[in-house]
Amino acid sequence: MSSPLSAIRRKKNVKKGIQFCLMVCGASGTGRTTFVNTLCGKKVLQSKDSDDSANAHVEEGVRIKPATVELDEEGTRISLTIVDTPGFGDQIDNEARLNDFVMKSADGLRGSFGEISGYLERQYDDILAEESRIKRNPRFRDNRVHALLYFITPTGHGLRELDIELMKRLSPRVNVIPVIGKADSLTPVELAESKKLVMEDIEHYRIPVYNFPYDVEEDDEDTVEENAELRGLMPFAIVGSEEVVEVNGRKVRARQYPWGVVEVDNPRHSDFLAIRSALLHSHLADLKEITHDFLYENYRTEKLSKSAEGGATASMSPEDLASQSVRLKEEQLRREEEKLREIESKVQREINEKRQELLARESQLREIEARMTREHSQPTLDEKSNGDL
Ligand SMILES: Nc1nc2c(ncn2[C@@H]2O[C@H](COP(=O)(O)OP(=O)(O)OP(=O)(O)O)[C@@H](O)[C@H]2O)c(=O)[nH]1
Ligand SMILES: [Mg+2]
Repeated sequence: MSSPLSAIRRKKNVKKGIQFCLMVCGASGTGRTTFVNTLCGKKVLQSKDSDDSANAHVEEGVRIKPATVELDEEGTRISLTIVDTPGFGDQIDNEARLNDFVMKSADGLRGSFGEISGYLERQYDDILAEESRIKRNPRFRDNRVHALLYFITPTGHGLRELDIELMKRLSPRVNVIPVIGKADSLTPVELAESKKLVMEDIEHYRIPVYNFPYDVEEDDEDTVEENAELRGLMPFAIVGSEEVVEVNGRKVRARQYPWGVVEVDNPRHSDFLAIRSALLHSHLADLKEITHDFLYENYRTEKLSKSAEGGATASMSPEDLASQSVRLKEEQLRREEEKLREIESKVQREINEKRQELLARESQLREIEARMTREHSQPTLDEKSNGDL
């Protein structure tokens, strides 16, 4: 009885294709939506600015919504789930808005971190509860996120504090791959410099990003070469476009400017092809394996050892275990929030100190200015009174 049934199941799996789940995250307007649509070759996500009535049904309050799309990659079916996260932070444009920026960043950090890590852990909790159920749910869908593309704003500099904190905090739960969004906003020299600075920051702050791991001793030459090449491109320079432009008689996806055309699929213009092929071909299996064998396993151990500390759980039902895990997660989130609030008030204190310093400097300057004016208008008479100052 069981063999024909399992054969049917296998057939169904082949039909469904390989499952892969990609999350995109980053500041508002860094090109996440455009990238996803370029990656999939179709409009999977709607841009915020596009006035599309098809989007009108989207539930209010649900900010992280997965969308699944079926791709045919050279004969292999990939069932790709895209998880877009709300854009956070704000573009910083001048010093005067520093205070405002830091406040928003701290808010953004708390909100974004809580939402994103909450989502990632919920997927782990679901599978944990499913594994411990006596009767498995045949419709259960594994929605664990296999890779997170972290979009860095193309400032030409390294990472912002917000980027460092978020990438650091999310790395234990998901394979984080850093990319520079809208890379065509930078000149080639700026882009190269920015890539260097970002990698220096990643090293300096020990952010455990997914760095296309390889072992020169164990892996074959091709793997070593391919992974070293991909590692060398990090953070990937992304250019996205849903428009097709004709270049020398060829129709290509590109961004057209008065001074020329930036081609999405041209490796000299962007790293789009490299990251696409890494995600959907060469490194798909590795990303899934690390998610299951390492990230999920760590989460599971943490969770179960915490439950064991909390008392005897052996007699708990899967439902009790699940609700206990929700409680534990809430507690953990509360602790994270507290920590973030501490960072926020520390930054606020520093800003206040800087502001006081600036005010003191300003009044010193005003005094000097006044003195100079006086000296200019009464060059001989004032010498005596200046001595009083
Ligand atoms: N120069 C340049 N502009 C881009 C690129 N990708 C997207 N844009 C433009 O940047 C703007 C924002 O793009 P989106 O794809 O909506 O960015 P997003 O990160 O999804 O933004 P939010 O969802 O609003 O946070 C749009 O005007 C896009 O046309 C790119 O690679 N280069
Ligand atoms: Mg968007």
